[in-house]
Amino acid sequence: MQIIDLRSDTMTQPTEAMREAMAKAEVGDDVFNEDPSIHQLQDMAAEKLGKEAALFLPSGTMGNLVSLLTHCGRGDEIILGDQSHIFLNEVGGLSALGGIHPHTLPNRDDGTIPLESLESAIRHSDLHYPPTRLICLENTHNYCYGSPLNPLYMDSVAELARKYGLKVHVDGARIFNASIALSIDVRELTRQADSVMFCLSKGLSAPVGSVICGTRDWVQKARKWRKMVGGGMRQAGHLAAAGIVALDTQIDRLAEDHQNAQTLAQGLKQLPGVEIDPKKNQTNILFFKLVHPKVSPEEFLGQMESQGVKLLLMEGGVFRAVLNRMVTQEQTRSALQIAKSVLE
Ligand code: TLP
Repeated sequence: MQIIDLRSDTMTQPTEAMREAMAKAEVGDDVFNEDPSIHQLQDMAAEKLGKEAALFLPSGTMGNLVSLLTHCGRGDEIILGDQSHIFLNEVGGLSALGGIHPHTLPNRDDGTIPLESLESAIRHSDLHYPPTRLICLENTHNYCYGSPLNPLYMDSVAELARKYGLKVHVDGARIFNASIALSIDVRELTRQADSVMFCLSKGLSAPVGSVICGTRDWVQKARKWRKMVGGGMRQAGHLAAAGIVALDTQIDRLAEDHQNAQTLAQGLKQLPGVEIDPKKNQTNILFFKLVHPKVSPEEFLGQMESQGVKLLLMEGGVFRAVLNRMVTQEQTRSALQIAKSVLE
């Protein structure tokens, strides 16, 4: 039976070119800052995102954590969306390890937080208040329908931050999905941010790794935090080599995942019991709710899986499907046919 795994774009396997590059990579000890492949990846990443410098880390979670630790001290406050991955899915590392106080604000469905809410959440100086240091944005916004945040919004948030002496960090785990969806250079999304994290291990298909980018000074400080949390790796150039291939070959093809996601969304909309608004779906992540008279969400999940289609069931009968390189257009259509046979 063919498996169509729609649980996440983290399911992507390395390409043949990645496997080859990994095997042949020139490597050194990266704690000594002597790994040429890591240097090459970091230089490429910094150049692509329009930043001075970059740092390779094992995961997106560590990339965000190290970024936050570099920007903030204990007792500082950060403003972030209540649907953000940093708040919901990173084990509260910012508080547990950094003593950083999260101030959440409601995300709109498109992943933005209204500028007025951001402005009124910034603390003025008062004995009772933690000082606000940082605003975090997520682009694309995973739990907000994978929405891409546009450059105008990104710039306005940065402008607001600067007015109050704050910094901006972007969790850009899928920032290239955003640039492809908006048909713009990724630098238009990162130009005003103080730091950006992006993942190589999601739609870009590398097996491991994330990169954080910022000024040379900031990255130098981040290096120390990365070491402290155990992210100093040795001959990790073998991993970086896959990342280089990812940046070289996997960005433009993300458009196919977006197209397949739209096909899936449009098809699901026709099925009984499925609630979905395909207009909300602009990238590779889609959410739909199942309210079916005869098939419960759990039954749907089980029946789909027994026919090879894997989905993620979130709370309240809401499913997530994430299109990725391992799922072709034809397989997207098969997944739809299987869903149809279960629900009709
Ligand atoms: N997201 C994963 C799960 O953790 C939910 C997924 O399958 O979508 N930022 C964003 C926006 C993310 O979506 C993720 C991973 C991360 C950070 C963390 O990256 P990793 O998994 O490399 O630690």
